[in-house]
Amino acid sequence: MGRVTDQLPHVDATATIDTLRGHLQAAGGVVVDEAVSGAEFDALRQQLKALVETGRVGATTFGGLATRRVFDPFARSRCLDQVALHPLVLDLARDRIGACQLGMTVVSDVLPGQSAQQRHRDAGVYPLPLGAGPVMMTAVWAIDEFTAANGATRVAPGSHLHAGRVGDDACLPVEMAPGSVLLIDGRTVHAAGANQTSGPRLGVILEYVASWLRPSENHTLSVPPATVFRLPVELQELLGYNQRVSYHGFVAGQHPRDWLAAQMA
Ligand SMILES: O=C(O)CCC(=O)C(=O)O
Repeated sequence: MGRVTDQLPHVDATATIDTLRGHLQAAGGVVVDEAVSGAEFDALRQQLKALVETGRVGATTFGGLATRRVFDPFARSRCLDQVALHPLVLDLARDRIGACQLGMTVVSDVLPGQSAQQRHRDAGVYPLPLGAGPVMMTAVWAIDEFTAANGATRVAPGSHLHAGRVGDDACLPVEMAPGSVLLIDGRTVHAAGANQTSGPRLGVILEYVASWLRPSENHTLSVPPATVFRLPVELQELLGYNQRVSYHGFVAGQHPRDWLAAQMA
C-alpha cells in the first residue's frame, strides 16, 4: 500500500546520527524504515503477538477501550531486549537527551473499532517548559503495518517547538512498514489514530527519558532483580540500574549494579 501522508522524513537503517538528529530537531520526528527486518523481525513479531494475548484493554478513553496493552513487557519477556538496545535508536536518544533510561514501555494492540486517542505530548508528564529542551525521545515500533486506516500514529510535525494548542488537523498519520520505527521528540504532539479496519494494529512504544527524571514505569519494581542481573549491562542501565553522577540513584551507598551483584552473590 502506498504511503498517503509522508509528512515526516523517512530514512533507512544506514542513516547517520547527524541525519537523524537534523530531522528530529527540525520536524520533531523521523521514521527509520524497516529498522528490524528479515528473520529477526519475524521472530519478534511472533513473540509479540503471543505476548499481547496476555494484555488487557484500557479502562480509560486515553488508554483505549479497544486497545489491548502490556505495560511491563520487560518483566514478562526477553523479546524486546535487542529492540530497546537498537544501536541507531539508543545512540540517537543519548545524543539528544544524554544518559537515559526507559520510561513507559508498552506493547499496544489497537483493535478494530478503537477511536482516535487524545492528542498529547509524552514529556507532558514532567512539569517542565518546552524550552527546557529535549528530555525524552519516544520510539513507536510498527509490528503490523501502520496505515491511516488502521490507526497509524498521528503526529503534528514541528509541534515540539511551540507550546500552543495543536489542532487535530495538524496531526497526520505516519504510515510505516512492519519493522519500522517512528522516533519523536517527547514534546511532539501525537496520538494513536482510529482503527477503521477489521484487523489489529500491533505496535510497541518505548520511551527513553533522561536518567535524572523519574520514569513513567517503575521498572525497578516490575522487573525482578534476579532477571535484571542476567541482562546486558546497557539494558540494566536502561531499566534504572544507573548512576549519572555518584550521588544520584545509589542503593545503600553503592552503584545499583554493585548492589545487585552483592544481592545475587
Ligand atoms: O500507539 C500509538 O500510535 C501511540 C500511542 C501513544 O502515544 C500513547 O499511548 O501514549
